[in-house]
Amino acid sequence: QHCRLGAMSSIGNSRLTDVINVDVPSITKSVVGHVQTSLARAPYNLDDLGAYQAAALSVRDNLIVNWNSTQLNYSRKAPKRAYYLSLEFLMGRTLSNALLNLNVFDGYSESLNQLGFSLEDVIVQERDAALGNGGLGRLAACYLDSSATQELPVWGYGLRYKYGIFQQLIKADDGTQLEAPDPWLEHQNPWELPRLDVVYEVRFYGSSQRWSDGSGRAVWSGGQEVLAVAYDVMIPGYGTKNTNNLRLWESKPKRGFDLQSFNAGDYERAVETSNTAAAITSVLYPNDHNPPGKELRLKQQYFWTAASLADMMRRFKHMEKPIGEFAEYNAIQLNDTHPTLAIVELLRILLDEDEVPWDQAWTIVTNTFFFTNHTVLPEALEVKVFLEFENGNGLIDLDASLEMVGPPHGASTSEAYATAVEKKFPGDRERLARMSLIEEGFPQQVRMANLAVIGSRKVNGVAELHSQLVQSILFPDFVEFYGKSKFSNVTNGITPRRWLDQCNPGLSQLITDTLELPRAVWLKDLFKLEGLLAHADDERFQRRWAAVKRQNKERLAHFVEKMMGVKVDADAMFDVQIKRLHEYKRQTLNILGVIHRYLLLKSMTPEERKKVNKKVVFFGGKAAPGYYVAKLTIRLIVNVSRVINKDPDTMAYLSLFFLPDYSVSLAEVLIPASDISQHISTAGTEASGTSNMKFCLNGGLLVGTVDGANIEIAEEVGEDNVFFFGHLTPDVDDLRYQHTYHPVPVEKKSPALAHVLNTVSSGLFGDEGVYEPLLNTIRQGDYYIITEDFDSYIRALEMVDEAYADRTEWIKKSIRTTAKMGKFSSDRAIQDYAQEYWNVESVKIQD
Ligand code: BZD
Repeated sequence: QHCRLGAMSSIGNSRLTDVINVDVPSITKSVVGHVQTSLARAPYNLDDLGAYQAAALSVRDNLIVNWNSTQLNYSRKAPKRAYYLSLEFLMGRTLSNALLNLNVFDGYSESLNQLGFSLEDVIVQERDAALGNGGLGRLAACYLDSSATQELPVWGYGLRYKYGIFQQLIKADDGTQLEAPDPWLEHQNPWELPRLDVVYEVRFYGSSQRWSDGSGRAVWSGGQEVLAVAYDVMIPGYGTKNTNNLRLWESKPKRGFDLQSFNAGDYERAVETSNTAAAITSVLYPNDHNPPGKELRLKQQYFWTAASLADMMRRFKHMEKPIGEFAEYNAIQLNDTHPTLAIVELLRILLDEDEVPWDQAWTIVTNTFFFTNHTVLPEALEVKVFLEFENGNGLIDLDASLEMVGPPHGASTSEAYATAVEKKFPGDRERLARMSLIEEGFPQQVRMANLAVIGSRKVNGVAELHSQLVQSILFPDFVEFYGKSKFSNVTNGITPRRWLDQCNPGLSQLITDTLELPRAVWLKDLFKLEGLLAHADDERFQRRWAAVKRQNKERLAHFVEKMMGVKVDADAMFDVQIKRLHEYKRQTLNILGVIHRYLLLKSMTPEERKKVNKKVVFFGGKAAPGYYVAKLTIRLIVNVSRVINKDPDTMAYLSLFFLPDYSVSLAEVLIPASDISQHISTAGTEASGTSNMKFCLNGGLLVGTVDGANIEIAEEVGEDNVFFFGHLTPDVDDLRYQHTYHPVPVEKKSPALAHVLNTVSSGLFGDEGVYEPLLNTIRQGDYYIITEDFDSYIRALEMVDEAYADRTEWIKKSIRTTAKMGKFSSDRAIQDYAQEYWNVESVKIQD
């Protein structure tokens, strides 16, 4: 500790790297120093949690040094920067990732060993930072890792929720999902730096007065002001000093305590404003695809975008460049429509605070923003109510930027835009209504997606098929209006650091040995994995490959045994489906398939059973708390598992687990252990999927529909290495039409499925009658076309069994799959954004 402080004080004339703890003695010194001073504990009386905290603080010292020099370099060189605005960052654990990226994993492991700890046990003490719902939030985390690794000046902006995604519990008696809060900050968070000096005031409500000079400018005053306080999370790049920043905002009251009320004995009132302000960043919306339309969510969105823009603006003003050059130095990526208010907020700042004329302000805005869409499901398109709140002025001063302020002649942004549309498509009232920013009705609502499109320079989907659907289903009018060039595709990616090297060290080592390349090389250039193809037929390599998979399966088996007290057979095939519970993702299809397999096994003689491929099926995922059908699906899975796992006839051949409280950390154990994973959304509904990429990178094969990024994965690895089934996207609408106008009973379309549904109805899995609402979604309407896809799904699973029987061939498929995953590195994806969208270049950090 002493020695580090010494180095700090002479920072001006020494290399910044001097303070980094890399060798074992200095690591130990630093860890012990933190035990004694930061934790005020005695080293001989320390538990794993204490060891984690001390190790984390020591690693954090390293990060801070790199973070400081990175930020200093960015400020000095003043490059164009990009900002990733996301309401969700699903980071998971940081310690192991930081150790890996700083290349000090072995040093810390050795040091902790000497201190009597195992790094593995210490790492699992950390709680996941789960500030996200699912794919969209985890994508944001992967992109931060890749931006730092590619040395790109990219910052993330988000919210510092006090409670992350809820903890999922499964009720012991009936298997339903329960939700408990996730107090992830309980033990403090060593990975964040509170920036008590970076604070902005954010206004809500109040009123706006327009100037009478015809400029359209307005002054917004009154209402309620809340403070946004910055917390910085350091994002180390892999094998580089570049350490980027994720800035998360916490809301705080401007005046925390009303002493007058307190003195008058009104204690509740004394803390009232304080509580209202704090509520803004208290919870992550446990929402996936169902727009909550709640005032608090809107407040969160405005609070976050206003603070983030004020911060960017302050940084830009430091550069002393003309305001007209804002878009030459700043690019802002909108992660879905959630940050769309940033568009009107930037417009408001430019008009009202910087006195930029309307036309120029709009040009700046539309050169700054880029918009990524993550779903074509109509119910997920956000619409926001602005006009129903206090004193007629709306929750935020949208009047000033969207509705009332405009060019000198007084038209508004939406009017100016409407005029332009009208000019292009004269007399086309219907089209005008569709393209309008405002959805008519009581109350009127703003269509965030339309606003995001008109305010952005480019709009993208997240896989080829999805980007086409974005154009043909969501925004065809806009494609005609603006031309095709505004719309394009950036296929998602995943970081190979976390999703291979960190979660699957055995495979990473084998790859390094086989490619005869330092892992730092192939981890930064994932196309290098193609070198594995040359070894696919090498028997020794195949055996080592299979041994790694086996080890990972044993690790998972051990984990499940510890968590659930049940033995799992690592000899069986492991089949995994992990993702948010949603009808379109069709966990229902999977569980009905499991029941089908169970019934088949039951109908066999013991001799026949012995020939069957042994299988263990794993599910994991959370359902939105208000999503009844999704929760019922969980209940069915849990109750089916309770029956089949203890059936003596079949338990050796088929077992089933619903692993509660799915998280990034759980995914890190599940993914490396999977032989086959399921990505079985109704065609045309899954925008991309990213876990499909993670499984394949780890040598798992996939069974899936022709949807999202499954298609591009198959293009890379070859269709003979994936198990496709089901109807294609263009068929889906026709099938739905037929359900509506020419309904045919399930018995006719798929007797096998009808048998399964009847078995559930019969009460075999308990809870007679409870599942009828879920079964009825299939028997009537069947919006997600489970009936039409069921038989082909079962056939695909049979093909999986057959392929698995030839183990050597299976291993070759597995090797070939991993080898062809180069395209799906988030490094590639982030380069696409940096080059094609943001025009941002890398900045090398010098000491
Ligand atoms: O985004 C997901 C898509 O469903 C996946 O197909 C895709 O791979 C990933 C990343 O692009 N979408 C989400 O995760 N969406 C949400 O979590 C969400 C959250 C709040 C409100 C609406 C949607």
